[in-house]
Amino acid sequence: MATKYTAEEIQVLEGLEPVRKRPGMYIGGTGKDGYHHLLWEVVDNSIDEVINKHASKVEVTLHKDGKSATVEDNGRGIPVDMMPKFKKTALEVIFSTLHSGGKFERGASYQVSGGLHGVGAAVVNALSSEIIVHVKRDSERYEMRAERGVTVGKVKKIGPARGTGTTVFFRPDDEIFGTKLRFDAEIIAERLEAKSYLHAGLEITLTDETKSPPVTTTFVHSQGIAEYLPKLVSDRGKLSVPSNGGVFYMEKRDDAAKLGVELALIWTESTDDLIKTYVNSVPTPDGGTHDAGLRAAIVKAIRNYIATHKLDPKGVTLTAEDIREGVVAVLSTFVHDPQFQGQTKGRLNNPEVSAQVEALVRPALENYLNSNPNWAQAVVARTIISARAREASRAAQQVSRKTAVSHRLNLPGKLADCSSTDPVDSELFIVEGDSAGGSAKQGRDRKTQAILPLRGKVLNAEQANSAKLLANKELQDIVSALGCGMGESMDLSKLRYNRIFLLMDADADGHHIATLLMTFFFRHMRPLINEGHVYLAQPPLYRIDIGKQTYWALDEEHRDRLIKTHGKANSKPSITRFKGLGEMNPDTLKSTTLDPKTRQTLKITVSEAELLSTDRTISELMGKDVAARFRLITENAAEIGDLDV
Ligand code: 1YM
Repeated sequence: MATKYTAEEIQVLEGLEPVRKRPGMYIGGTGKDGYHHLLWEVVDNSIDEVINKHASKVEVTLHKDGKSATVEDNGRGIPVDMMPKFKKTALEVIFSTLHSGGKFERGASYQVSGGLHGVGAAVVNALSSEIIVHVKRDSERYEMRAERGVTVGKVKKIGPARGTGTTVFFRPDDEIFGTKLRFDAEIIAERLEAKSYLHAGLEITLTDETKSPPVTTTFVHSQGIAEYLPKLVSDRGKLSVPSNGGVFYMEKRDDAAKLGVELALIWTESTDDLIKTYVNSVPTPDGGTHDAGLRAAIVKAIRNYIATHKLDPKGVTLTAEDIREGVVAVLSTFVHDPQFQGQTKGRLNNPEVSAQVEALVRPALENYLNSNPNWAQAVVARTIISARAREASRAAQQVSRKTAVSHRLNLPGKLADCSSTDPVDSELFIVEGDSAGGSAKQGRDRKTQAILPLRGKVLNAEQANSAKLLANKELQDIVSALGCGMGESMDLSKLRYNRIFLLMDADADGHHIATLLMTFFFRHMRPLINEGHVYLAQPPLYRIDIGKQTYWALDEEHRDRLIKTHGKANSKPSITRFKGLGEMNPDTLKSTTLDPKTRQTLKITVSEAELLSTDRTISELMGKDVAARFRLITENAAEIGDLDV
């Protein structure tokens, strides 16, 4: 260690003194983040060589003590020629001067680094108790050593070299960071992996010598950020939309603006968005103008697509958030003279970049939408769903505040409840009209089957505003009978019945009511459908007596099929058509519709894949052809076989 400083050394120390005095100004702080920041600076210098296509490989070694690291690249090697003005080699100047200037002011062709913009090496030197730099250049191997920013001895040739490159070993100074901090292999691996995605083909290895034996991990991704996206999506465990793939990828330069943009983007089922942005391959976790430009481009491209294709939804206004909901994107920008904001420089501040990014991304995205109509329509439908969900949940919150009061005490008066309090074997039949309700009450199994007759009109949840929903007695009764609340405050664990049957007449009116109820469940109590709690009861429309046998048919086609199969030459079938459930006697209702052993039911399910089309169907068809839309949101209809009771 140098005990006596030469005049020159003192000058150098003074040059770096501001860094040691106020490290936070340069690396954000002296905690864990600042500690790792030193490593990022060194790695970024290597990556700059990669960006400029002079290096293809970066190796990071975390040493056994966890308090020192080595970074090596196969670039050109830091210049070692003498600089007369400084009377020092370029290598020393780079590691000991805060504003390199002159020769090191990187030219217009230079794709500029992120980080500390050229002074990173000096900052790392200033804040390291020890640093050793090896340069391979012109077939020679050079070495430079320094302690706490003070060069120890001269830069010297230490032997012949094959190839070129730079190796930096450094140990963050305990005097600055304290004795407790260590490098965190996991944080480092994550950062290096991200870098490997940002530079397709770049090979980064991490050797963790704190493990015994040491563990080496190699990160290399030939497809770059297009490969990063599926990883981010699967890390979040959310399905992408649409299921047929659909990653939007682009890479474009604006030479006049000295700006490069690479973007990979997808819409997922998630309700949040995740937009990871980078400037010159350094993460900008706090976003900034490049991020704003991307967000604007997404919203404008989708709005434009909706307008051109006349896909505007009725009765709902799409907000920018609706459009961006579920977006997962990686935006890597290369900005010539990046200005960062904030202590840790996590936010890009160049005002011009916003419009420039938007101008590159928007037309490319519009072009992609127009050439991939299936993808585009799925994205638009997804947007509309999130808008409706947002409006629905606002309405629902108001309703549920009114209705989610304590259960049993607050049950609707007209509910004939079952005696069992165990939801697992309890069923609720929501029945159209009082007379059918009467038959159902008589035909039911009192222990497990509850009946809720509907008298008034059920509101169309698709068209009604929140105030109207709030006031609708029938919907309120359903919500209180179910006991689990609705909308965002819904709690499925409080559901009082495992199966909910919609029992309506087998005519257009009955279908209409069932559709209204399904719409309500779909919009405000979706978990009921997702978890398979909702069923359509299947009351027969015809009774057919052939000889001594009685058959029940659900509709005309079923009736004709039964007669064809079971008809006998010598006896004419006698056919009765029920006008409504009310006409059916309790025993008949029981055996055909209520009794689990003999009834036919349809479970209402909406698969993930059908969600978009279901939403569209509901929103577009409500109010038009009632009978036609009735079965549109039902799937997996149980095979309706011949009912022979
Ligand atoms: C392990 C850290 O610093 N590699 C590195 C840095 C430089 C160069 C090559 C380099 C750059 C240029 C010309 C140039 C640096 N150069 C400078 C400065 N690895 C690591 N590899 N020749 C070599 O930019 O023109 C700063 S860093 F100042 F010379 F530009």
